[in-house]
Amino acid sequence: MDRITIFFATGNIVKVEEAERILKEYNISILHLPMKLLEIQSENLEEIAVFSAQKAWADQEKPLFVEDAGLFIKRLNGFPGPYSSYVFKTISNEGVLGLMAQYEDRIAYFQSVIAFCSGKKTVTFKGEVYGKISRERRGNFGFGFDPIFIPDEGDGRTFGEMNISEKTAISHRTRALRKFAEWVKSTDISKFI
Ligand code: ITT
Repeated sequence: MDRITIFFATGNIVKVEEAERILKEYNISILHLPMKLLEIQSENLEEIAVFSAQKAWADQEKPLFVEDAGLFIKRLNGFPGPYSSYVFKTISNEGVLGLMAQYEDRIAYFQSVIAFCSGKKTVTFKGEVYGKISRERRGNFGFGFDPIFIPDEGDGRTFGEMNISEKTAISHRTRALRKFAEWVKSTDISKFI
């Protein structure tokens, strides 16, 4: 099958590296559209991703996808969730560890939602990975909350202690990307472009 090229609108270069690795397995190439995405305030990542993808399409008129992700901590009723980016910018990992200091229940998950928009159609794909919030920051790989998230499917290391191929073997983003890639492969997307 011919190689397919799709644009990835994001301001986060690490996301692009992670996505390239996965999508090349499906013969899908991505071109980075570096941009600051417009986000609406919502408790639902899917709504945020759809809005951002449609705004990006209106701006660029290219078949593209965006990816919105967040860290949901059970003991904090899902916080920071859709506010992850703002919480990371303001109180960062140390702040989240401080909020969690008194709690034994450390269950959390990352969720990723991809929204693909071609003008004619917008579709979404979701991926999750479950784990625990660590007691301290560990590791310098990745970005964001990686140094405080210990995936259940790992060996006790945080995402921040895993290299990119170890993280992408199990990550929320990979899971959403694989669903997206399967859809691209099973659909005649030229109809939507
Ligand atoms: P966009 O331009 O694509 O929006 P962003 O970095 O602002 O890039 P998001 O809004 O999707 O990304 O992510 C919200 C925050 O959630 C992000 O700033 C990180 O702190 C955190 N996050 C998302 N995915 C993560 C991951 O794989 N590992 C660690 N933290 C992650």
